[in-house]
Amino acid sequence: MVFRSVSNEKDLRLCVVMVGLPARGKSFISQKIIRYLSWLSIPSKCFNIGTYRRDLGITEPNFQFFSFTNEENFQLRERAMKLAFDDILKWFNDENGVVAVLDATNSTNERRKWIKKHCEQNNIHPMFLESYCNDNDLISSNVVDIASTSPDYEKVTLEQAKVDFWKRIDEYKEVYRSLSLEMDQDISFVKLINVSDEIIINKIQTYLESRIVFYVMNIRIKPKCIWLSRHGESIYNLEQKIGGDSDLSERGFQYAKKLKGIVKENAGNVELSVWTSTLKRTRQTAQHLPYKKKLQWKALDELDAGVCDGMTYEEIEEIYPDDFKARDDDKYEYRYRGGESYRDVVIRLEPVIMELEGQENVLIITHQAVLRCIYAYFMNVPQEESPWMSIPLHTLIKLEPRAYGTKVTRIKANIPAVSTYKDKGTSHVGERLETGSGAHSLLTGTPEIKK
Ligand SMILES: *[C@@H]1O[C@H](CO)[C@@H](O)[C@H](O)[C@H]1NC(C)=O
Ligand SMILES: CC(=O)N[C@H]1CO[C@H](CO)[C@@H](O)[C@@H]1O
Repeated sequence: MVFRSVSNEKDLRLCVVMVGLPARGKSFISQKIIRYLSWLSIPSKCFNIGTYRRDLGITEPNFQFFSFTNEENFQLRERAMKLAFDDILKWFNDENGVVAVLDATNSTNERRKWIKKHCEQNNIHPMFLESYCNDNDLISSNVVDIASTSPDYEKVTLEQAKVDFWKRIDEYKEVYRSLSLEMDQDISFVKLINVSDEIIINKIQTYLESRIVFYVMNIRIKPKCIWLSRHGESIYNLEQKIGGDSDLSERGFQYAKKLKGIVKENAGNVELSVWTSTLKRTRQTAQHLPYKKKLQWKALDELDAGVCDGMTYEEIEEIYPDDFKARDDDKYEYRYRGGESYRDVVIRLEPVIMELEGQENVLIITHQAVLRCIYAYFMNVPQEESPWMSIPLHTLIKLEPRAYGTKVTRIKANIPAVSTYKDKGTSHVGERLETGSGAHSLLTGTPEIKK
């Protein structure tokens, strides 16, 4: 891998150009990249060519539309491409975008040359990302997915849609040429073969590009579950103090005992890896779990409250009233004196997320703020909302990442615990009332399956 640091990286504008036949998971990969970059506060946006084609009135095309010998239709698709490209330029210029993902097939040499030229003329660096796949099981399952969800096939049966979509793939095969080190040595590209069986990388130059490359290298598509839990109720929780390294309370230890059965009941006989922070309360919560692979991550330690560590919210409000208010005003950015902000936590969690992407079944036992950040990544929760999410004690959360969203299940252990939730504008601790207007119900903003 060639690696060169670029001094003006902050001015970098990157266009990730997807390449590959239909049903190779390009949209899935595009969406994941956007979610990951947004979580890291890097302005990014996906531009899907199919949407532009539909805007031009081609809403239910059959495979013949995609024939490369039909000049008229080819021109229409060219126009869709140009419309998308215009929007990308506009977004970079008007909204200070940093990473655009062009979700298209871009199968031929000429097309790639066109994109490269136009990107460079506009001071945008193109990075091609090909998903090459000859694993038929994988392709078939993608075809079923697309045939049953694509707006192109709203008016036909699933069977007709599948047949047509296979033919559309054949049309593209006629002209498709895969990226290669021999023919494409002058462009930046990543080629994923069967998602992660083999990866070819060429001319990746900037830190931003290399981060995206490293991320896509970790993507796996085998179905998996991620389990999340806060530690059991702690002595500090009972005393309404934040931070510290206290032991579990009586009820916290009960949760630790019960957790083994709850996990078993819901996860079956899968062998889980258990990740905890380095703090006592998470390790004590994990102590009865029967799994061999246990890992302590410093990166999973609770948000560091700096000078406020060990205080109650009432004490903070009294001793540091300005800080107390500043934190309520912008909880994501506010950094405790000598401590951390939510943004700091997200940054230290990046390696945990990378590792999680590559793993199969993991149970993470950690702390309120850290769990909110991990949850926000999987559920695409905006920064203004994530620090205010309710994540109660003694509840196991099951996440099932799917192609088009993540499914969430919350399993209550039925062991009472104090609430550690603090609402905006008060130092009082306790859940908001779930009755009353919708604004009070914390979970309504977070649909169980987020598209
Ligand atoms: C991709 O998967 C197919 C089917 O399992 C296999 O035949 C092929 O060798 C794989 N390609 C690579 C580069 O591993
Ligand atoms: C030549 C070629 O394959 N170009 C395609 C690049 O991607 C866009 C979006 O799918 C198509 O419209 C072009 O035909």
